[in-house]
Amino acid sequence: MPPAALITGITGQDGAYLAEFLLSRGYEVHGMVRRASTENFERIGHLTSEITLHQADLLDQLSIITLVRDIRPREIYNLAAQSFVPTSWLQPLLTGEFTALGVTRMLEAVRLVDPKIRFYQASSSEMFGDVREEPQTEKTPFWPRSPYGVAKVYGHWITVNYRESYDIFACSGILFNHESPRRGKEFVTRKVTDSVARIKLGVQDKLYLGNLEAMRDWGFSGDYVRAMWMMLQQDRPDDYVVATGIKHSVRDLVELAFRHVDLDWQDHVEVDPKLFRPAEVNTLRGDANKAREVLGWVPSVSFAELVQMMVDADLDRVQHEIDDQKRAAAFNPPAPSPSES
Ligand code: NAP
Ligand code: G4F
Repeated sequence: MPPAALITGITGQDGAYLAEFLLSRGYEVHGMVRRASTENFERIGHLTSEITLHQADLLDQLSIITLVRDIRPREIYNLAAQSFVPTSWLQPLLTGEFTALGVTRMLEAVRLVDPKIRFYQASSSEMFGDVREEPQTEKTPFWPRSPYGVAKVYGHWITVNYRESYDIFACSGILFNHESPRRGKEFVTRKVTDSVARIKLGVQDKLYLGNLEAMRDWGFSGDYVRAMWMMLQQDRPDDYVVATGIKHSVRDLVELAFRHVDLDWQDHVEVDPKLFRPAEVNTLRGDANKAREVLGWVPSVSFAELVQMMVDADLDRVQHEIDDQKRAAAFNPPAPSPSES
């Protein structure tokens, strides 16, 4: 029997890469999706014949217990969350329900149904916030700077607590920013690469951004989901930082992305003060030595390769959109005005 895995947040960026990775390892893959009036399977559409999707919601304890009881997975990857930092100031309570208490609901289901299930929690470098030291390790104290970061600190510690209280194989992966062509367009990397493609292809002129001086340790999502799986294959559960160890500013990102298509970013980028955050995480850089030594994990994609991969994917996609629009216009020419008929 192939091992079964349950992924919450399977419709998100990491969920799609993790589903592909687990399928390649022979897993029976189950995904938890919340009910929506229209399906939101853009990132996993190519996988729907190979995976099983189930409706449940992080807000609904009974639906989670029923789901875990029905599937009885060997491993659970809890990736679902309200994951966009600015939204956490607009919806702090909902963010707490999804991103903090949702973790306890998942852990309660594990405890009640089968405490032998192995559990991965998607913790975040946002927990380091106003960083106390550089680079950040598993031992660096947390100082979150957003309701999202605060909620992730709760999710992290409740995972540690269930490990210590109930001997559950629960791991927390403290992942630094990781991106891909599947990244949501509201996050800065994808906002930049999508705009670069649109500007290059002549369907957009300006790109409005917030703080260009913020620094992040950016890696590739495909590499980071591999680390999640590796954590659950160890003899004992533990917490790991996953990062590249190299940081860049948003300004570096913008320069590189525009340069890749032979454009000067200064002709197109404008700073909009409305996009600055009430409290900023100015800089993040992780030390993933523990993941390298214990798990044998190393990233395979550099920052420059990541930016190029994302710009190229967006150029391709935007060009297809333009071609589709032209074809649709040719098939449905505008109706003649009364004076022409
Ligand atoms: P994402 O693309 O925003 O995906 C979030 C997923 O959570 C989506 O599938 C979403 O479903 C689901 N979800 C949200 N609320 C839910 C609810 N109430 N019930 C069930 N599902 C719900 O995020 P990501 O980038 O893949 O990140 C995955 C996880 O890692 C998140 O927990 C994030 O906070 C954490 N993380 C991410 C990074 C990063 O740089 N990407 C770094 C550190 C930690 P819908 O499609 O229905 O919205
Ligand atoms: O891409 P971002 O929105 O990602 P952020 O806030 O670092 O959060 C992401 O990474 C976390 C891991 O550290 C995850 F836990 C979280 O779920 C999410 O995936 O912003 C990155 C930086 C920020 O400093 C922001 O102020 O870019 C700066 N920025 C500048 N202009 C902008 C913009 N960010 C966005 N989203 N949009 C802008 O126009």
